[in-house]
Amino acid sequence: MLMYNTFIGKDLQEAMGKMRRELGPDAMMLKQSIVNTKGLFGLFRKPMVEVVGFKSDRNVNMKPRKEMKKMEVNNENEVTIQKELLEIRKQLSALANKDEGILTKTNPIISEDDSALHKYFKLLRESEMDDDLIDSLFEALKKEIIEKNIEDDSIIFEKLKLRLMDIIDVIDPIKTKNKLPRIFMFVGPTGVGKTTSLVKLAANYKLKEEKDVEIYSLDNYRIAATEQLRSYCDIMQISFKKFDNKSDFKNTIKKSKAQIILIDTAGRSPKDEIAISAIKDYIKSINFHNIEVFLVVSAGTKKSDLLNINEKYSKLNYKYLLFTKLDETVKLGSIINTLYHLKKPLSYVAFGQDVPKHISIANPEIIVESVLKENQND
Ligand SMILES: Nc1nc2c(ncn2[C@@H]2O[C@H](COP(=O)(O)OP(=O)(O)OP(=O)(O)O)[C@@H](O)[C@H]2O)c(=O)[nH]1
Ligand SMILES: [Mg+2]
Repeated sequence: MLMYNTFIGKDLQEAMGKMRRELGPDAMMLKQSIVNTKGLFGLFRKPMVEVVGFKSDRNVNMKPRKEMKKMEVNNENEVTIQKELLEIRKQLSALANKDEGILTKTNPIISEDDSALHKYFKLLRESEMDDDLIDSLFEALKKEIIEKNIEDDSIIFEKLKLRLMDIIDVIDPIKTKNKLPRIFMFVGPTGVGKTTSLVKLAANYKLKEEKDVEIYSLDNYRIAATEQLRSYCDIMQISFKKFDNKSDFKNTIKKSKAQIILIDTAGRSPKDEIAISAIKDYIKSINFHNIEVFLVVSAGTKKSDLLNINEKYSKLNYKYLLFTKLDETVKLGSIINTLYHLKKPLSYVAFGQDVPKHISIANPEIIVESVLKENQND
């Protein structure tokens, strides 16, 4: 039979002493870590040393792992016992490290003893947010809570919500008053919803706000999609033009009397640097007006992919992020994470395929609440 337990002491010696007293002199230490002990928010006691110790009641000479590999085996029984012990070691190690990186990270900013904060800490750790962001958030929150002696859960929730909302810098670029015409370009990876988002915005500005809108396309790849875009424009009575060279593009913009020009581009893999440079050439050709670029990304994009997309599209000096397909993902924590890392403002969010209704200016409160709620329901 296997016996194991956790022992806490003010130092390693004390913890090991307790382990040996309970499990006997043959007990082995599986893992040691620094933990925060009980106390209000874990602040008023020193960190302690925790060891996980175990002992098998089989009468086996427990050698360190390396030696065990080399150890000569005399009979079948001993081989079986050694295998078993290795397996037990593995299992115990997995058990002891089960939540490592989530909750039992050595010296976590928030431990289980910080009961009021711990559930939110756990919640965010389980979301798509980075540890460093969560740690800095909770460090500040914990300080505030202690200083102001706050115990009410709803106040803690609101304070966390505000801190998360603070990360989300929202801007409504098309509404912003600026020199006319306002020219916006939509770039991003393939199939993220650039064309659909552009049409949704065009419809809103043309039909609801009665602005003079024009749509241009630099997409010479997806003929059917471009023709569909042209049809949308016909229905909305929006002027549409497709370009395959910079001089036409430049002359048309020069002569345009529109208030708002929305430019669609062909979706490009971030790896396709030549195509991204070609878009840059179009932007650079307009030196008499400012073209403001939206980077359009799907809310479900993996963090590593997002960083790569950002890096490649940064060449276009994009100004705003537009997230699509919020309806297809529950992990909106990744949006907050992205904004924190990229330090770019969020503009619109798209949350379905319907034109024009499934787009709106981003609402930080809704995004934050969805992060906190979605995980609460797990
Ligand atoms: N569920 C969902 N689907 C969306 C959303 N936005 C766009 N789509 C769908 O995503 C698909 C691709 O949309 P497009 O607008 O053609 O994407 P794109 O980025 O222009 O694609 P390329 O031009 O090929 O790069 C279409 O089926 C859209 O209906 C959204 O917010 N939610
Ligand atoms: Mg498109």
